[in-house]
Amino acid sequence: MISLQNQIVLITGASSGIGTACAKVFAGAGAKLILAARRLERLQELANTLNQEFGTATHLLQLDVRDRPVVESTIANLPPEWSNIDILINNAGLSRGLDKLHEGDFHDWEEMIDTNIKGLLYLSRYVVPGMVKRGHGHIVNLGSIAGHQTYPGGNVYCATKAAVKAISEGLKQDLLGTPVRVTSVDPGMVETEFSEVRFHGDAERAKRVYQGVNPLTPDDIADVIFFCTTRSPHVNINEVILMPVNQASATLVHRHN
Ligand code: NDP
Ligand code: 8X3
Repeated sequence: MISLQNQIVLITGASSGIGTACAKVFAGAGAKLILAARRLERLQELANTLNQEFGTATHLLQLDVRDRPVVESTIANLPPEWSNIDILINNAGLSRGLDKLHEGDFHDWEEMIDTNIKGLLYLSRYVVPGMVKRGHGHIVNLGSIAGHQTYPGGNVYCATKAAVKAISEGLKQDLLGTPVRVTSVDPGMVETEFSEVRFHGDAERAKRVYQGVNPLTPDDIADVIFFCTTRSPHVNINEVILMPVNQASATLVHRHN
């Protein structure tokens, strides 16, 4: 296992769910964290907690990953002590709606494509060259079971996660000959704000998604990401698919009362 002490880890979507859980796990291992999301006040709260609990050094970025010029200037203008990013966790992402494709909402589609595909590409494009130059780095992309299997109403969200799968595979191929590692972590059902965002704030509907399932927790995913990023430098874990015991595929779920 390699040490994460003083490694610089950039986590997008650190203001909630899996991103916040990753921040806690990496902070506990002595990493220095660049935390990015649109909701700065949440990042500030998280940074305070991590500082009190672990003495973690943090650098906060109020960032919309869809805004390419801003992503470019933010990465280019990182203070020198924060610019040598060792691990990039491309976690920011969302689903919107469960409409049939022929009834779909254009705004929802564009938000998912711009965030899950283009945002992830922008971060990778601006961060990975430094990793290649320094001969050290690891990119972890949050894919999904939805990138492997399409479910009714999942159409565009599933397409974005299938794109993430292809991008992770492509990046791995393009980095061949460098020591930079690429991992895709592809969960099934994880209880976060994900479904509330999908259903545009309908908390009751969101809660029903996880009822009786004993879903994965954000900590379960952070634990796997931590494992992948702490293997010996010659080991690349390409892809991890994980789901609750009560889930067997994107659509096959066992619910108890
Ligand atoms: P949450 O809704 O809890 O968190 C999503 C995070 O993404 C938030 O921190 C949000 O921050 C950030 N985000 C969304 N849009 C943008 C944007 N334009 N710019 C910057 N940050 C953004 O969901 P999860 O933690 O569940 O989701 C994290 C990742 O895991 C996503 O990529 C999701 O697709 C994936 N995933 C989730 C699963 C699940 O069942 N929950 C299963 C499989 C994969 P803010 O709003 O402050 O910008
Ligand atoms: C999130 C999991 O199955 O709701 O990516 O699409 S699912």
